[in-house]
Parts: sequence; structure tokens; C-alpha cells
Amino acid sequence: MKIEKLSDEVIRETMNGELVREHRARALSPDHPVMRGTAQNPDVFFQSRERANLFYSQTPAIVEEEMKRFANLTGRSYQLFEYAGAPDAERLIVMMGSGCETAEETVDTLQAAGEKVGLLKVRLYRPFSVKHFMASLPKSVQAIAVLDRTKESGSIGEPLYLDVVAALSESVMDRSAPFATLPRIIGGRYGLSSKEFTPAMVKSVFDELTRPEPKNHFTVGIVDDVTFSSLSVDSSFNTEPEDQVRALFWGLGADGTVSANKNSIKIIGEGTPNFAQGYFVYDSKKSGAMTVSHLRFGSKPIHSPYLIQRANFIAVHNFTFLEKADVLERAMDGATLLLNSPYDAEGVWDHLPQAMQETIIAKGIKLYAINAYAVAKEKQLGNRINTIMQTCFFAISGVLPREEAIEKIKESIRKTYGKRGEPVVRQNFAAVDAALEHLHEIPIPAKATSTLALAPAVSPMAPDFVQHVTAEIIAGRGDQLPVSAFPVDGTYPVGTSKWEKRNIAQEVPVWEPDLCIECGKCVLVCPHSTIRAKVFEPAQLTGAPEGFKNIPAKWRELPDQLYTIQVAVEDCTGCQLCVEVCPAKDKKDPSRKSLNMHPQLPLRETERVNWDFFLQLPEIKKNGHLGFGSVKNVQLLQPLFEFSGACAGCGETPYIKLMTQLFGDRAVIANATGCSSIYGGNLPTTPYTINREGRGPAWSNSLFEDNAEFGLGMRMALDHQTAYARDLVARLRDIIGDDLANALLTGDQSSYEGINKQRDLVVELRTKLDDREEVEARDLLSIADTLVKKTVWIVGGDGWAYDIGYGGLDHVLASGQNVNILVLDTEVYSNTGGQASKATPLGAVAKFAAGGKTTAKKDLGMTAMRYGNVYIAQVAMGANDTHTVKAFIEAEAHPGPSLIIAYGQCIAHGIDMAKGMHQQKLAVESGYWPLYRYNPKLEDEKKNPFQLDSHDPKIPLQEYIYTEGRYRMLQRSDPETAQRLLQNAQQAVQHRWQHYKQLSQMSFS
Ligand SMILES: Cc1ncc(C[n+]2csc(CCOP(=O)(O)OP(=O)(O)O)c2C)c(N)n1
Ligand code: SF4
Ligand code: SF4
Repeated sequence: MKIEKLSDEVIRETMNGELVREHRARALSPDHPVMRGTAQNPDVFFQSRERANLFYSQTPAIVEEEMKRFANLTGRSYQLFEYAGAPDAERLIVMMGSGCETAEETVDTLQAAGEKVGLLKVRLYRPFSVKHFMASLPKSVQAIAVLDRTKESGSIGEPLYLDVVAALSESVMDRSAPFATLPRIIGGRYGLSSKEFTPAMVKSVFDELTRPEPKNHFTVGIVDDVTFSSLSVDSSFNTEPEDQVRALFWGLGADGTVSANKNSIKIIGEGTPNFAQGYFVYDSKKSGAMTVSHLRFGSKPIHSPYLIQRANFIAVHNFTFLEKADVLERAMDGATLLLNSPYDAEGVWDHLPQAMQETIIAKGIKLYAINAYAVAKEKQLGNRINTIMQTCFFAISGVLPREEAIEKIKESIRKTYGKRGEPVVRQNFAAVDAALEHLHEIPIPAKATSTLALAPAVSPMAPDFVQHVTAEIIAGRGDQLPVSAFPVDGTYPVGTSKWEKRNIAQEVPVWEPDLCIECGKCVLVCPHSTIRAKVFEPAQLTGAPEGFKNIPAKWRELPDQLYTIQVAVEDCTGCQLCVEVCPAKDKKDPSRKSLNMHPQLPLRETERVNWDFFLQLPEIKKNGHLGFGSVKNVQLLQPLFEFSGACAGCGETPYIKLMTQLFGDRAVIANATGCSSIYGGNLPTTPYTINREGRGPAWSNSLFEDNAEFGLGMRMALDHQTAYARDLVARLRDIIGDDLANALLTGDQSSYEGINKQRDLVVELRTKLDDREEVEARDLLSIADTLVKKTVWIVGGDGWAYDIGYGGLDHVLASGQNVNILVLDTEVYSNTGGQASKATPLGAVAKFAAGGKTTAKKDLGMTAMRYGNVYIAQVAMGANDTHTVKAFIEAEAHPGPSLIIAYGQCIAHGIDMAKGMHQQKLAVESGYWPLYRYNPKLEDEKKNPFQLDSHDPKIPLQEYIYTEGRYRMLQRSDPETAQRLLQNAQQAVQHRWQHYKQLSQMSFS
């Protein structure tokens, strides 16, 4: 990194003021009106299109001229096609974009070794100037590979390849080419979706060009064992210079590693003459993710836009990574390794896995360790270890002289924390000094002594696909998976998240049965479905592991049974939501609840066994014996959404989980892009799962913007199939028998019992049809399952529902079709880092609303209410969980469209996520988030369809909002505006409340 800014004067010079003014003069203005965008008929459209030809033909010369002018002004020279490499090159790569840097670095190395290779970089792709292209080609060229970073299925080749072939062919045909026959031209694909593109891959392309019959339409960077398009790559080839610091940092998502590294880049790139570069690789989990930072530093400019291949410094900021990943895979001989270790200097070596010890010895790696968590705790920095680890990096990597480095870190601390006052600065200075005191070099024994092995990514009990594909992606080896490993149509198995035991919680809840009142609130709020409850017969305790906890079940409908709560400690994120909502306290010691957090490590083995035992206990049946309208009962249902990648304490996932508990075995979900599609449907693992009968939610994601229509399509398809199936049942009475046909056609499926009965009838139907040859019988067999009622859920965030997908959502609401829309309202675009949406509240700070949002949140529910036939509920589980359960049940039962707007806390709110449910409560108590249900069916009974379900506001708005960073931020940065917006917001709350209140008091009798 060395960014030289152009001055405003130079930028102004690059522009022709006269042309800018001419452009302005062409603007639409009523002072000199014209029309644009007319509709055109076939008589004139064609000619109009051709009318613009001159602009295209003149563009290359104009761009060339401007590039020259730019070079004169700035000294930075560009050409339409730029050549790099041997003047007498025989083998040539043509490509464009950032990959050119890698190719050029490789060409330099190969050329220095005497190879006649070259690179032609395309700077102006369209209009493609054949003349300039041909003029840039070395005359000596014999073989050309054109690389495209795209795939056009079904085309002869990718776009740049086709252009190059056409350019050369035309030039040979019109004899303007410097050769009479075409050189060999091949095309290839690389780097799709930012897949790594390394010098070794470039070299393999040049190697291919030496073959008499080089592969055309090749791929590079993957192993294609299906159509065998890929080139083989010698990964030992690399061009990374010796005089560079290349450092890899393994950090835990949100532990500050990435920001500390960005700060190091700033310190070195801006504060010293050195060059710096950083790449940050994240996995798709939103909590407990592994992030690997790749940092390069050196005295020469860095032209390596690919990840570090050989590192001379490696830091591992979380010791648990050592059991999950081969952190030394890219270590060079003599590299330095820095570990954040919970063990003291004497104990570190013995806790390293055997393979790691062997690598350390074989590669002569220097090992340093520090217990950064202990230092952070001692210096009152909580879990923030980033400054401590950054100090250690500077102290031992040699990137800067030690004293200078420490001084610069302190300077940067002062800059960052200065505003927060001198004590905070001093606290961080103390952490820097303490880091140096607690950093130890660990002596390396001559032989490996450990017996620890890397833990397998998934259990050996996992199904084949999970063992061979999912596990590889989890282990970070997805790049090495061959093409044949993947499904042809993007269809993946469900229920795979249970195999990925992430063990990310430092502390997990432990159940104290003696205090438990069996309310199930903990189970309901758990975002990761890792705390569950069951009621079971005492006889089923046979074979229970020692210490498996249980108490008598307190259900009138389930007499003489036992109750248990079990935590999957390996899947728990340690968010504490369950502990916070637990209402059962020890009267003698109110700090002791029925759930309390305890360190995970000592519990891991025993609780793993307990969890396995718990899983095999029978699931509660939906057979009509027990109703599921209460939290206490709902919690007993199996969640068909578990162990997702959502953030610890996420407010969205408990709603999805609840939906799957109630309806998951017959649900089809259309999911908008957003957090819910990432924690819900991002590889490697899938949290949607199945029950013991093999049923569970079927899930798909189309786009961010079209999700409502996508779900509507699912509904229409299902309805058509059901109608056809019913028609066939009626027509095939002779085969099926009148009794069964009538039962199938008239079955009441409004209850779980009715649905189960219908399923049994379908089983009967299948046996009758199984050996029939008639076309209609075979048809009915193929869609018989649609005779059982299905429920369509359209799920997405507020960015989707309020903004980008609103047009479609409105269309679906107006369609009258039986779909259920669940809006997970975090009041920002959470997945992309918290941008404001129309759901963002007045006064809150969000991206694109840095000065506090000045307009009120859109009232989506009220807008939808105007249709009159839409069921609408606004819910907040943390404020009233029973209300939430009721709303889900009513929404699903409503025969038309239903809309549930669910308040979800999010890390973007700047709150202590453990208190997320409490925040929901405050939102409701302040009147900001009224709870209501609008049920059009009530009108048929002459009742008011609008029921306001929360009480009159009992706290002022500020008591809620100033517990959240998103509001406090403005209060700090601009108190006056904050005060004004608060007043406006408070007023808006009152107005809305009065409006709702009036609505709820209207008479419909
Ligand atoms: C048309 C389009 N624009 C932008 C994006 C990028 N994008 C993906 S998810 C997302 C934010 C989603 O926010 P929201 O709907 O509120 O859901 P949340 O992440 O909060 O659950 C955006 C902007 C996209 N995928 N498609
Ligand atoms: S701590 Fe969080 S993730 Fe763990 S069981 Fe409780 S609610 Fe679930
Ligand atoms: S909604 Fe917020 S808390 Fe939940 S996964 Fe997304 S970013 Fe994390």
C-alpha cells in the first residue's frame, strides 16, 4: 500500500471543462425542453441503433489520447493494450483485470529465467480496437492463451477469448496481420467468484502453450475430474521475494484481529517508507468464525494480489484452532510462530498436536507464546486481545525495529482512544508493556513428544457426503475438492450442521433442576436450538448416562412422566440469552438461577454423552393429545432448524426455529438474501433439518429482490399440483375405492391430527397405486404428497421487505394467496454491516444515516392492513412470548396472506447481546414496538379485527433507546441533534400509539 493521491487541480485538469458544460447543456430542462426515451416501432428502431456507431468507432482513439494526457499530467502511463514481457515472446497470455498483476509477476520471473513469454493486458475491453490489439502483439508470438474470469455456459468460449479469436482471424483474413497463418489460440477460465489465482497457475498456462496440442477451453485453479478441462498446477512454483515479511494471522471472528491488522498496515504503510498489503479471509459463520489475515510488508512495491503462499510469520490468536486447522501449512523454513496460549510457557509445547510439533522441528520454526487473555483480563480489557497480540507481532517479526514499533503502536492508541480520555489510553499502554513482559520464547525439543492428533472435522458417524465433501469445506480444503464432488444442480442435503461441532463457547448454561419451573422460555429464545427440553416415560431412562438430569414433568396431560433440559455444549455459542430469560431463581441466593453459565471445557465430554442420550429419547407427538398454543408446550417440539451460523444472541433465528417447530414438517421456505440466507443456507453446512419421519422444511433462495414472488410461485405450483392430484383421485375412484377417495378429498386438515390422518391415507393410496401401469395412476403417485396440506413461508429481513423487495411483497399481499410472510426486522441491513432501511427508526445511527435517521420507520403492518384480507401480527418474543406463539399459529391458519413483523435484536444495535430479549421488552414497554394482531376473520364474527396486545407505554422512549449504542452514538457525537430527534421520535411513538388505540376501540358489531 502506497497511495499517492492526485490533487484536485490535477483531477480538474484531466477533464475538459467545455465538454462538461456541453454535457450539462444536454440535461433535461423545462427551459429548453426535449424528449428522450420515446417508444420506437420497427420502422425506425434499427436505424436509430446504428446512428450511434460513430461514437463507438471513435472511442479507442479518444481514450488513447486521454491516456496520454493523463500520463503527462501524472506520470502514470496507460495504453489500450499493454504489453509486458520478452520483446521476442513466443508464448503469450491475454487477459484483463486484477489477475494481470499475478501474471506479470510470473512473466518477470520466467523471463528472468530465459523463457520467451509475455502478457498482453487489456485496458479498454469494449469498444475492442483490433488495430491497437494487433499493434501490441509481439510479432514473434506462436501460441496465445486468453484467460477469462467468467463462464458462459453453452458458448463456444468466453467473451475475451471470442474477441481475440475474431480480432486475429479478421487480421489474417484482411492480411493486416504480421503473420500469414494464425498462431495457436486457446481460451481458459480462472478465478471465478474470487477463487485464488497464483503464479503457479500462470506458469501452468505457459507450460500448456509449449505442448503441440494444448488444451482449449481449459480451466486453471480447480481439479475438473468430470470433463477434464483443468490444467495441472505445480504448487511448489512461486515468485514471492525473499526480502519481504509475510505474516498470517488466525483470528476468531470479531476478536479484533482484523482491525489490529488493518492498524498495523496503516502504521507501516503510512508511517514508514515500507509498502504494505493485506487480505482478509473470512468464513461464512457470523459467530465464532475463523478469519485469516494475510499481510505483506517490504521495501519494494508489492505486486501479489493473491494470498500468501509461504509465510515467515504466523500468529494464532486462539489456541483451539490448533486442533481444527493445519496452521503451519504455509510456514517457510525458519518462520516465527506466535501463539495465544491459555497454558504457561512450560506447558505450551505439550499441548501442541503431534503433527504440529513435527513441523516446528522439521522447519526450524521459532515459537513464542503469550497468555493474551490473562493479560487482557489483568489490564481490564475483557476479551480484547488485539492490541496485545499486535504488540507481540511487532516485537518479534522484525518488520520494524522493536522500539520504533512500540512507539508507533502507542501513537496509534492515543489517536484511537484519545477521545475516550487519558485513563483508557493508559490502560492500553499498560497492555502493550505487559504484552512484552509476558511474551516468552519456547524452547524446541529435538523430538516430538505429543500424542494429540488434529480433531476430525466431523464425526465418523456422519453420512458419506458430509464425510467427503462437507468435512473438507469445513476443514478449509474446499479449494481442493474436485468437480465431481459437487451436486450437478446445486441440491444439498439438509441437517448437516449437527456434524460440525464448533465448540466456540467459553461458557455454557448448566441446568439446576431443583429450581426449574418447566416454563420453556430458555428453549424458546435459544437462537441456535442448542438447549432443548423433553418429557418422557421413566422407563426410557434405562441406559441413561450417569448424571443425566431429570425431574417430574408438570403437565396435566402428561402424568407420571419425567422432564429434562439438555444443552448441546459443543454447538452452544455461549450467548446467555437462555440464562437471562430464565425466571427461576434460588430464593436464598437470587444470583443462582435454574440456568447458570459455567466453563465449557470441563463439561464437554460428559455433556456430549448426555446430549446423545437426550437425542434418542422419543420426540413429543403431534397427535392431538397436547395442544401447542403455549410456550410451555411448544418448547417440547423438535426444532427443524438447529446450530446455524448466526451470531451469538441473534434475534432473528428464534422466530425461524419456532416456525419450524410448529410447521416445519410441511413447510416450504422462500428465503430472501440476507442474514437468514447466510446462516440458513450458506455452505458448508445446512441448519434446516428433518424429523424422524424424514420430513422437514424444504428451502430455497432466489434473489434479494424477488423473494415474495418466488414464494408465491411455490404456492401456485403446490396448489396446482394439489388440484391435479384431487382431480386424479376423483377420476381414479375405481382403482382407489370410494371410501379412500372420499376420505382423501374431504379430510379436515386444520389440525395436526387431521394432517396425520391425511398422511396415513396417502400411504394407503400409494399402496393401491404402486403396481398400477395406467398413466394417470403413475401421475397421481408422483404428486400424492401434495394431498397433504403444505405451508409456504416467505422469509427475509427488513431490507428486503421494506425496501428492495417491497414491490413484490405488496403484489403477493394483494394476491390473496395463502402464504405466510415472516419479516425478521432488525431495522437495518444486517448481513451487509448495518445500512439503514426504511425500517430504521427515527434517531438511530446506521450506515447511510450516520447523523441519525431523520425520518420515521415505515409502518409496514398498517400499509398491509389496507387490503383488509391480510392477517398481520407485530411480535416481539422477548416482550410477550405467548403472543408470538399465538400469532404464528393464527398466521398459518389464515387462509389468505399473512404477515408477521418480528422484532429481532442484532449485533448492529450496539447492545450487550445477552440482554437482547430485555431490549425487546423495553421496545414494547416504551410504546415504540406495539404488539398487535389483525385478523380479518374476526370481522365475520362482528369483532374488531385489530387487537392491540401490549399495554399503554409505561416508560419514556429514552429509557429504551439510550440502552442501545445505535442511539447513544448520536447522543455522544451530536447531542443537540440527538435531543431533537428524540423528541420527534417520542412524539411519533405517541401519535402511533393513539392511532392504534383508536383502531382497537372501534366497534364492528
Ligand atoms: C439486489 C441486491 N442488492 C444488494 C444485495 C446485497 N445484499 C445482500 S443481503 C443484503 C442485506 C439484507 O438486509 P435485510 O433484508 O434487512 O436482512 P438481514 O441481513 O438484516 O437479515 C444486501 C444489501 C443483493 N444481494 N441483491
Ligand atoms: S447460551 Fe445461547 S446458544 Fe447456548 S443454550 Fe443458551 S441460548 Fe442457546
Ligand atoms: S441478524 Fe444480526 S445478530 Fe443475527 S446473524 Fe445477522 S448480524 Fe448476526
